Amino acid sequence: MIELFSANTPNGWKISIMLEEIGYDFKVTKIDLGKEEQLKPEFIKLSPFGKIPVITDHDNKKSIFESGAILIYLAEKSGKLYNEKDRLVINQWLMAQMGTIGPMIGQHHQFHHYNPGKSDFGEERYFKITKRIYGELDARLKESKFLAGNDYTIADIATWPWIARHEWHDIGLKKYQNLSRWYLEIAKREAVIKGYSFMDKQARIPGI
Ligand SMILES: N[C@@H](CCC(=O)N[C@@H](CS)C(=O)NCC(=O)O)C(=O)O
Repeated sequence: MIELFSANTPNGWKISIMLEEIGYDFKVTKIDLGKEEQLKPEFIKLSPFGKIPVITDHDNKKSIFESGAILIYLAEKSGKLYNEKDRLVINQWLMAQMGTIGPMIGQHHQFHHYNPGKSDFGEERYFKITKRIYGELDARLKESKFLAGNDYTIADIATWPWIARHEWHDIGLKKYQNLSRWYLEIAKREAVIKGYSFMDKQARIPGI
């Protein structure tokens, strides 16, 4: 049994989607970020930077922080969504999500969605970077069915939840044909629909 410490955010959805994809039983422990529960000493013991998601695998009592590390752990444990033949490519797109896509789009959320009008510099900078990321993903998905090749993998699972916030981005997902095709195809998966609504049963994946 896996315990998932999480919140209703893109980084949180990565792991609920993964757990649904591999068909593992899991229990969710909600961490209320608004109440700063992530900063409590007992949570910092599991996640040194005070960030969700975290899992505890009660089979072996291991706890894992950082969504990329959790995805790799679950993929290796289940033998799914991280195939050997594409592993080097999967790692690159997964790390690109962890190091660029998530952190940059996260800043766009901060300046454009949560705090508009507070910093022209921040708003312009992260709008531009997010728009570039849309273009770069679109170019990749023009040449490749999924991010790491022909198969749906943990690289797609890490990235898709950020594009699922496209209504906050005001960039116009529809204009990016290949990114839209990929987004909609993944949005149809039963595990994605379930994983997306893991904390809010009424939640519906935004269309384009
Ligand atoms: N690199 C981390 C990022 C996780 C992250 O930024 N989590 C956010 C929610 S989406 C969080 O816990 N924020 C609370 C805080 O920073 O205090 C991962 O991928 O697991």
